[in-house]
Amino acid sequence: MKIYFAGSIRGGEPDREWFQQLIQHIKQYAQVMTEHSFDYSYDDEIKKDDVWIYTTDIGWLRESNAVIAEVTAPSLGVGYEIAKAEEWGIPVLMLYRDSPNRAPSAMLNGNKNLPLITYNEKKEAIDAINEFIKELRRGA
Ligand code: 6K6
Repeated sequence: MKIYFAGSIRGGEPDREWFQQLIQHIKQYAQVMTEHSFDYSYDDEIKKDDVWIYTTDIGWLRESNAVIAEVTAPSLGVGYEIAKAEEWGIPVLMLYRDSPNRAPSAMLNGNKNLPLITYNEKKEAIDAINEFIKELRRGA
């Protein structure tokens, strides 16, 4: 199974350590197409060519069986990837960490075709991933 992990890079304050934990968890069950996209320093990030990033990522997304998106930090790129996945019929799980005085975008939370899980504890996000992968396997 191929999973496309999505999370903020140039968008709002990404929690890189948490993204790595999520990727390591998902890797137990599936190939994470974007593993190395989150394994970088800011210096590396600036050096990459944007056309290369876009073309490579869209190719990976197209061949993925599912998307797991951490949507706590707002990100135009993640929103775009979610919309593409929906257009292409690729299942999406969105994970949002409950944060004071903030709410997920209505364009994500209001779409009842795509599950958005709001979590407080990290374990709740991990459990949601496990359930999502179990469902994918049932449908495979
Ligand atoms: C990463 C590692 C080394 O260099 C980089 C360069 N940047 C990116 N590499 C791979 N994917 C990227 C990069 N920038 C954005 N993306 C994709 O868009 C990822 O799949 C993320 O899910 C999403 C983040 O979008 P922004 O708008 O927050 O940057």
